[in-house]
Amino acid sequence: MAKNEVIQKQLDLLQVFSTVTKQRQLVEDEAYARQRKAHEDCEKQHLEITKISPIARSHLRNVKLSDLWPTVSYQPEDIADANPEHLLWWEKYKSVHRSLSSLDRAISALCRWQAARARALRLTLAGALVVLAILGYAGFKVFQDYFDGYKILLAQRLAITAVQADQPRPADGMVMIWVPAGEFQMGSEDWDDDERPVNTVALDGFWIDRTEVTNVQYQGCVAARVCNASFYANNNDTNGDTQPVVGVSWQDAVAYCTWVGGRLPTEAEWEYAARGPESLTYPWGNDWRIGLANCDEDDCQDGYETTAPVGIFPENASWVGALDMAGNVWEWVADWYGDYPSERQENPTGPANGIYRVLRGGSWASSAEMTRCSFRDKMAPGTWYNDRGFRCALTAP
Ligand SMILES: [Ca+2]
Ligand SMILES: [Ca+2]
Repeated sequence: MAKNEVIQKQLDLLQVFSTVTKQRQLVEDEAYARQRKAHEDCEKQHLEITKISPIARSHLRNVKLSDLWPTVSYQPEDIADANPEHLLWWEKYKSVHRSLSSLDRAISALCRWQAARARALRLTLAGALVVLAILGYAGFKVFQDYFDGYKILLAQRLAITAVQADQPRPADGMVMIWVPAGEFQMGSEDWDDDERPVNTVALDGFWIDRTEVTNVQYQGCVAARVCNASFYANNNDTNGDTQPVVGVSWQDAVAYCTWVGGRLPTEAEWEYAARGPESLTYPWGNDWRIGLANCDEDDCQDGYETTAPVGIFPENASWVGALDMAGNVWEWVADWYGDYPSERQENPTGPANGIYRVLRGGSWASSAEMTRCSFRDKMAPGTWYNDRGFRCALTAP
């Protein structure tokens, strides 16, 4: 071979080798870049690469590009047949490139799968917590209903039923007042939505407590182990003997009234005992009069910051003589809270079921407007507050 030809061939091969080397570097750089990206993707999904499957991890550990690449070394004596070898290497680089791309895709898929599994696990845990909460609440309600039912059964068994119509009640000394049978217009068209529609209600005669049940009276039921103690039994603001009991649930009120041989008044009975056949706005008339009822001091200026002794305002007596139907403490009544019907009713007992029980009459914390005879409040029956009490009723014997 002529010297010039040899030199030319060397130059050609060097050109090829240079191209192959550049390509190799590009492939290598791209492969490393993809590997880095796969790691970053995993980290973005809050996953450590060590949490990826052992197979993928071993791949990553074993992938060392310098091991896979044959070392390119140029020997002058190999010039004659270097060209095909370099081409073979080039094919091998491409193959390695493809296999690394496959590995990258596999790692990305694993990352996505791992993230999806973590999301599914979180959702499952959240769902399980919700189910547990629902089951726990349902269990609590069943227990509560059972316990309340037991208390009322106990109250019935221990009830002191020898109630004389015009004598203080034997169990607690309460004076009861006769409310004669009659009709009145229940509700109001002029105030809150839930007082509408006004509906005509006819009632049989019944007895109702002259005052709210006091602390000392309620204590008798607690001592008889029928009633739960008031939540505020140790609160000196409201636990005076002649102050009305507060901090009692609807179930406590039912247990007490059962124990004394009576029951809670229905919502209609309560309103009728308060406003009478003339359907007065307040127990004493249609106009607000300051100083006749214990309500919020800013509005009412009656001199009592919390509960007043029951019956301390004789002028607030209703048409039958019931006291504190306006103010002092809200009073639980028997009915579930619900909409009024529009048609005439006789001895209504309210909706068959509901969420809240009705409270009536306003309290020491209410505005004057809330002490109106037709104003309605409501609370879940198992709850209590320091301005919620009750009085009892009795079906005519
Ligand atoms: Ca007051
Ligand atoms: Ca009251």
